[in-house]
Amino acid sequence: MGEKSFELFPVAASSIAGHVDALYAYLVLVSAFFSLLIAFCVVFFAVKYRRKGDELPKPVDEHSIGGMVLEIVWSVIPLGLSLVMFAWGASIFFTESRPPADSLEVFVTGKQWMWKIQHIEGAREINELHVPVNRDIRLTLTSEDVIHDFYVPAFRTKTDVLPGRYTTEWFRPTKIGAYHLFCAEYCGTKHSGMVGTVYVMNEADYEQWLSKGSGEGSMAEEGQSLFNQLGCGTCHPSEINKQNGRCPNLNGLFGTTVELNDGTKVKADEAYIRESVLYPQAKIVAGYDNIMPTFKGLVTEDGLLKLVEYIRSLGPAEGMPSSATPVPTQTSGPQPPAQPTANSRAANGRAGAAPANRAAPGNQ
Ligand code: HEC
Ligand SMILES: [Cu+2]
Repeated sequence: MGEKSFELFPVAASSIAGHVDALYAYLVLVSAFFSLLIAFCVVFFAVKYRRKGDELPKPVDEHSIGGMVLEIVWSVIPLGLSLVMFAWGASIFFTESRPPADSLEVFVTGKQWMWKIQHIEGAREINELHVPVNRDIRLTLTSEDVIHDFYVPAFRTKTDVLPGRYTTEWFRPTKIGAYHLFCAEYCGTKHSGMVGTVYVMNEADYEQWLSKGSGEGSMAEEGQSLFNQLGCGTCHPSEINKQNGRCPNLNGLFGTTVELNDGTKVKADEAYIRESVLYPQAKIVAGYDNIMPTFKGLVTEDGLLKLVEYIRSLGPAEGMPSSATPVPTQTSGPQPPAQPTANSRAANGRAGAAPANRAAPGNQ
């Protein structure tokens, strides 16, 4: 596709593209219509009502109802036309900002000047993104340095990629092919070289492609080894029901609502986990002390995404895609029948005053 000759418009290769194009066409048509109408009226009236000889203008009839009708008409019609733009635009915007629940998860880290991409099953790529056709794909994006912007014109999607934050973008590719990927935010000298290709493949080719990259473990597995490497397991008990009076159990945490020591509540999502690792003092879980050290500088953005994936794999949460293969937790002793739910977790996992059967190091 890159070698193709001049194209006025990029191909429309995602489920949303047609909607964006239709709205765009409406904007262009409305603007063109009024531009031409106004230009025509300027010329026409200038000629028609030009001053002839020493003719004097007729006095204006202040009580004429015609002027009022005209003013109402030319206010109400443009108002209606622009409200259509607003409502239509808002509806597309909402669709674009709400990833469907069972989307395939892909993680993107922007960095001067490349895109690093990780698939949940473990495959990794740079400046290339392979996805299956007709599947909803949800990207979680972050940056290691400055602001970038992940832009795939053929999908009509564009999202800022910010340092210190997770943003999301989703699309459903509808056509097999290779499409340009650009960074759409000036990010330094080689910004223009921060480009790549999105390959949309059929399901079978995609599976085959995935299996080729499976030399390494899944993101959750790599997250687990990172978890052990960094010593998280020396504090956080790994067994589902095990209590450690000083540190919360992370099993079943993801997607639940966490109560903090100042009485506020926060959803345990990707951003919360990331913040807990980098700035543990920012939000303290109710019933626990601020003894967790910061891991800022010890773990990269890629590593953080893996830790998040690992913690997500420890507990399924409603509304969140559980596409990650859960990593089996090694247990000694009897296993409770099921993963704790949000409530049972609150009951048995985080009561705070649990007996101090501290998880021993190497417990993971
Ligand atoms: C010195 C012990 C210690 C270590 C090491 C430690 N933590 Fe923590 N962690 C805590 C304590 C105590 C809390 C609860 C207080 C707070 O919120 O800071 C906590 C809270 C958390 C939370 C929020 C939990 C919740 O229930 O809301 C997450 C997530 C977390 N830690 C992840 C990690 C990860 C990942 C690592 C390794 C990179 C790690 N921790 C290392 C002690 C530790
Ligand atoms: Cu960039």
